Amino acid sequence: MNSVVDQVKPTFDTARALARFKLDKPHSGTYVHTRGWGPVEGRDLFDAICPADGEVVGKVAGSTKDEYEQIIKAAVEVQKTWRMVPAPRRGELVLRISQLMNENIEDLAAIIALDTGKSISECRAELKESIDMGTLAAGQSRMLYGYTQQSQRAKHRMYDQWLPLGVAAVISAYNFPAAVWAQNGFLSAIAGNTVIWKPSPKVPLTAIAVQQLAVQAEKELGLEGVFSLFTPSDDALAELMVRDTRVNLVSFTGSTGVGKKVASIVSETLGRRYMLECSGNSAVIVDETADLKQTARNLTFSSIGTTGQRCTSMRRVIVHRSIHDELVELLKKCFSQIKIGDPREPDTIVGPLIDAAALDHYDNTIKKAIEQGAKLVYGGKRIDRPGYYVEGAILTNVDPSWECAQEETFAPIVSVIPYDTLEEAIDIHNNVSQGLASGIHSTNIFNIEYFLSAAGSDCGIAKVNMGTTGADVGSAFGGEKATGGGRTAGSDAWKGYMRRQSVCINWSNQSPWDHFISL
Ligand code: UN1
Repeated sequence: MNSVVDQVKPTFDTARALARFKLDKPHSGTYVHTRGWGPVEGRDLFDAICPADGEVVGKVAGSTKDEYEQIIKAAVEVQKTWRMVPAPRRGELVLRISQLMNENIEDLAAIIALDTGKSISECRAELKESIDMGTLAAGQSRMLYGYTQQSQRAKHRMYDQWLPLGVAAVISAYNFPAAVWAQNGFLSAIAGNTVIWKPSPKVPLTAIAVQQLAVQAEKELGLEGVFSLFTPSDDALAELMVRDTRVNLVSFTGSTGVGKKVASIVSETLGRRYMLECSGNSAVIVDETADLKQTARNLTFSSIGTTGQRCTSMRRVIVHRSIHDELVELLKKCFSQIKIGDPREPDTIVGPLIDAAALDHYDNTIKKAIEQGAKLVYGGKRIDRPGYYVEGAILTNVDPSWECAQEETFAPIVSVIPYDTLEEAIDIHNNVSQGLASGIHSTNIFNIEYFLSAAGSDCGIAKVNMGTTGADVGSAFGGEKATGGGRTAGSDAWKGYMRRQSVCINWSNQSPWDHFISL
């Protein structure tokens, strides 16, 4: 068989990156420390397809049911020791993994680009976010604070303490194949949980590469078995993990449809937890006082950046009628300057969609919107070359109730909706099922504060004079409504990976029934 490396156009060093992580040959998608990487010989292999040209870039042996059993048994066993490792020591492990990600950033970025088709600068940014998550989690490991309370009883001490949950399963999406794991896995680990990673089979190479670095860090620190990798090629095996009562937390990033299923399965057993980061449908309100040039640049970054394939991607612009036409013209100008191409071409800013199904979804969404009466004022076509490329699309004349404004089309399509009063704008803004990221562009403090008030945005994330994408790891990340309510990353999101225990200690030598009971 020809090396899979031969099939990759060598503009950036794909050969080196694939060889660095032994992905130039078929590789197992399973890692459990008791056995190491799983076998490849004699196993069914599935293809890793590069969206930039639709070619096979790697081959992976998917995880089996038996392998899952080995992984979960090891995760339960290791957790018994891991939970007693001091949290700051647990922090050293995630810090070391993030250092290794930093040392390997160019090769890892290339792997992410081959897996996802994202531009190399977006891949580096994803890794930077992952590395930042490592430093955040390592610092947090010294700050798993619980409140102390004043007891109403004499000589009693009360406080909250935070304890590990057990085994955490992290199910990550294709669009951020490293960062979603880093956000959930690093916090899980410092919390004292062992972590089973179930990546999207659309992007298996990143998971294999990152897992290799995690294993290296574990070996260096003598802390083996905290992180394992489970890459089944079909959903039935993933469901086995979600159903497994030995898994104490399932953190899922993906569509609302699958998120609902995860939630209902996990809830069948009370006491298990789920954390959901599901669909978004971000909107930005642009009022008549906004700096329109800055607004147009921000909206462009947030809507066609990552080819519209972020849960935070901006899909709706709700703009004051008086500046509608001017903003649309500026947006068109911005969109036309974004170079869409293969991540292996050095000037690419935005890559392709993930696969052929995403292309169809893009086409159908635009077609339906036009049938309903929308005007396509920019782009909206496939780009004729191998791979899954599309132009950014701007639709005007959109009624907020139409599918293009209500559904999360994971593609670079922007619906522009005019408004007359801010109350109306906020109504339109909130009147969707999702609730992840939101924004307002304005220089009017009253409008901004109204947007941020209890009567304003109903989303988990609210931004002012910024795009909706690119959350800072320091704040909690997640959203309300159909987005699922989960929170990861900074602030006090670590609490979602732990259980709270209210402790009360009696040091008085007295008990409630001392008067009734003589001993
Ligand atoms: C996702 O798209 O599922 O803030 C998560 C952002 C990214 C989103 C990643 N951190 O845009």
